[in-house]
Amino acid sequence: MLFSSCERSPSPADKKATKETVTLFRSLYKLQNQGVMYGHQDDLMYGRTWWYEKDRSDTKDFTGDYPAVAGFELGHLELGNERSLDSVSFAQIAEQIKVHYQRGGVITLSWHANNPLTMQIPDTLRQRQHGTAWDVSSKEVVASILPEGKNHDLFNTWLERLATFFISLKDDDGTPIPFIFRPYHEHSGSFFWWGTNICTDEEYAALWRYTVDFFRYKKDIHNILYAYNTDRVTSLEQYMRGYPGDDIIDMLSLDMYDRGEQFGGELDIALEFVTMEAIARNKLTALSETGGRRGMQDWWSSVLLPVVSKYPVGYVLTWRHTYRPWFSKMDAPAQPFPDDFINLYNSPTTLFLKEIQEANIYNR
Ligand code: BMA
Repeated sequence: MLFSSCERSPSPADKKATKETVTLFRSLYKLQNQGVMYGHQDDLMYGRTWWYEKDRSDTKDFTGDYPAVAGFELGHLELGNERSLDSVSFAQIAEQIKVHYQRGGVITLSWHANNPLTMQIPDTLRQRQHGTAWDVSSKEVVASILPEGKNHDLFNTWLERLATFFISLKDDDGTPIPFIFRPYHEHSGSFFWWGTNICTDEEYAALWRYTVDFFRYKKDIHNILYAYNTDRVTSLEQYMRGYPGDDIIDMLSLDMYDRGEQFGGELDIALEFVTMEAIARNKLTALSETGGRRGMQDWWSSVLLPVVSKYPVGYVLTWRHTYRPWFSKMDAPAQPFPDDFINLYNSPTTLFLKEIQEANIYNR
């Protein structure tokens, strides 16, 4: 009897997680039962027609509020570049991470890491994807970067560079800024070098474990919540293939884009088993990428919202609004979101920045 009343609150997988990280985890765990946060990739960095303007955000331009979750991309940080694969400056990303943290928002980082094996091979066929995250021409990549693999040292160099960046993410008083890290995403698909047909599930899990051990134990970084992620799946068994373990992972997330009329039904089924599994394991949840409206005017309110409202989904994130400087003013869309987006914003189910500021997720 006594024991059942003393159940421990859900906690991050990292036993040494910083106070702010634990607080964030618990706030998110609680919030996912109260509403779904809206997230947007690169929202603070650019929109279709503007590039890095102070305090600007497409979400804020349209709704008057920032997204609760700000997504940023780390691809090419591993190479030591100053700019990402989307030409975004890493120094400016670090700046905006801090700004969003200080505002009380949630930060999530994705990583379209280059292909450490094929990028070393001359690009004789001149393929666009050569050496990138999307280069799936070799099934040896993951094995080659694990311990004993011939690219292991190179891969360590990459993780070192990420670690240096992570360690630099600090508030003014030196507090490490907690964030959600979602590397090796969409494992159930086969369009990245860590995809399901490109490596074995054992290799995939080993890659995850190696990566987390590197940051957690070798670099002593304790402000990261790790998000496991797949693309479209139709069963829990398929979802869990390659899962590295509850001691590694903090969030069970799903990416699913609307590719046709069956989307709503498929999303409904997948979110049901993913969120149930997450709750059973005391983990966070998210629909970490979605989009593709099939040209529908009311997609946000009639397709997406009804499904995500049914389950304890922590956040829903839509992908970047690619900057297109070559758009003439006339071709540029008049507004960053379709009118219907305001229905998502106004829904009592959704949470934007002001709402999570009220929730005081970092307990300041
Ligand atoms: C993809 C696309 C790419 C981009 C990548 C990383 O889904 O948006 O254009 O480079 O994400 O942000």
